[in-house]
Amino acid sequence: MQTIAALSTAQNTSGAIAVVRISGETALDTARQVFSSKDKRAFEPRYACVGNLILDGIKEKAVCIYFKAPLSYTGEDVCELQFHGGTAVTRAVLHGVFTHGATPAKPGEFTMRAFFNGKLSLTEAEGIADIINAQSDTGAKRANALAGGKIHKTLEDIKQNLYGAKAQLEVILDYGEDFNAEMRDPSLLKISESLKTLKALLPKTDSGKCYDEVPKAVIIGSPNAGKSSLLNALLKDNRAIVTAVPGTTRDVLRDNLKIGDITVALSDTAGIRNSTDEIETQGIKRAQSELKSADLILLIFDLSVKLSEDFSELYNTVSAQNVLLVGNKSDAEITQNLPFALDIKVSAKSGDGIENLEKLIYSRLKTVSEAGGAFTRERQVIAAKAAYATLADIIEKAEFYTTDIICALLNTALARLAELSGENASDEVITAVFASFCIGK
Ligand SMILES: Nc1nc2c(ncn2[C@@H]2O[C@H](COP(=O)(O)OP(=O)(O)OP(=O)(O)O)[C@@H](O)[C@H]2O)c(=O)[nH]1
Ligand SMILES: [Mg+2]
Repeated sequence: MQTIAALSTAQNTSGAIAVVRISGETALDTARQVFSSKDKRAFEPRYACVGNLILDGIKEKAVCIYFKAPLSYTGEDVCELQFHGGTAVTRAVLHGVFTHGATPAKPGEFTMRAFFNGKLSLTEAEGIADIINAQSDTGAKRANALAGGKIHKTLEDIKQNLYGAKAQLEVILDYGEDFNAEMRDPSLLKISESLKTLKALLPKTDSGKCYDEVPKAVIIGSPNAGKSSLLNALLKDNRAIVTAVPGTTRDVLRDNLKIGDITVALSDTAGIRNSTDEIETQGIKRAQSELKSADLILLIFDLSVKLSEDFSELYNTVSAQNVLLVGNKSDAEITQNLPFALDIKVSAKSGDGIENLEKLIYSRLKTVSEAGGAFTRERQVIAAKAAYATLADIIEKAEFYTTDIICALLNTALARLAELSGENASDEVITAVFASFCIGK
């Protein structure tokens, strides 16, 4: 297999230190061509050796560490060169290694080699990519549990348990006429245990997007209710245009809002009403489609005006979703009886109540974040849910199923679990997983 190399630290930026990683059979030869040291222990495995890079026109102090196969990240011979991270030096080091036997690594190629060399499972590899991309603490924790092998270990335990159940059932198959249904009880108990363990890893809701680490909150309401003002107040930034003209916002405006240890993707939308204005109508359509993917809707009611029919209609359309009913303009509130209970009153103008609103958003979305279960990717959730459904089917209908059928269903569940860890994942799945990595990982 070709020896590959890439910059493993942040791309296109200068940093205190940069690391170029070389992996493959000739990694050591390539490293020797670009790095020299008087240290007698140079190129001893796992020894951090100080020396110089040998590059055209650049003399640069560097550290080289050699990881001898199979005790390396990829399982191949790996050399890591660490040096001062200027972009010109980095370019020169990469040029040096590419002219001395290495080819540029594709995104995720180091980790893909680690996977094929049995250093990690597919879920662990995905966890590594997700740690790098994690936007929230919850996301990072989840990715960490995947990358650290905790989830892989649980899945392996489930598989062992199921293989045990299958072995017991296969013995029963030989009993022929002496068979009685109770003989299957120990196997069914094993399957039930596995079912419980697997359930704890699955997302707690069916929304299909809860394992996406950034929950989405959408601000909606009638024109002029103060939606854009509220966005600005929450972001503590003059992000959106605010005017007294109803129908100011047309496009959906999105920004990330950090509350405690979660990040929320917050969007401001066009005020919803019956309009004949073509541009405004398009904005309203965009607002309505934004709602479909919302984990939380901040429905803004203007406390300074009488309740309108438009608002009641809007309230009815979203009431089945996760909604926070926010009364805005508390500083100019008029007296009226509302047919619904507000969750909170705020003034986007004075900032009154904004901190409490943040707390409410946090408590509603923290559960969404945590409801994500153990997985970080749709691929993982689909495979785990399929295995779960098959095992649940066995337990539910065991009395109607022959032992043969139960064994076949166990094979189906085991195949889905093997797909999850990557043992029998298709080439397309594997290629897609690693294509989502960054270069150098
Ligand atoms: N008194 C008072 N006025 C507010 C408050 N929040 C917003 N406003 C005013 O209400 C008007 C509309 O505010 P926006 O934030 O543009 O309202 P919007 O809901 O985004 O309006 P559209 O984009 O047109 O749908 C502006 O004149 C704001 O200054 C508030 O808390 N109190
Ligand atoms: Mg607006």
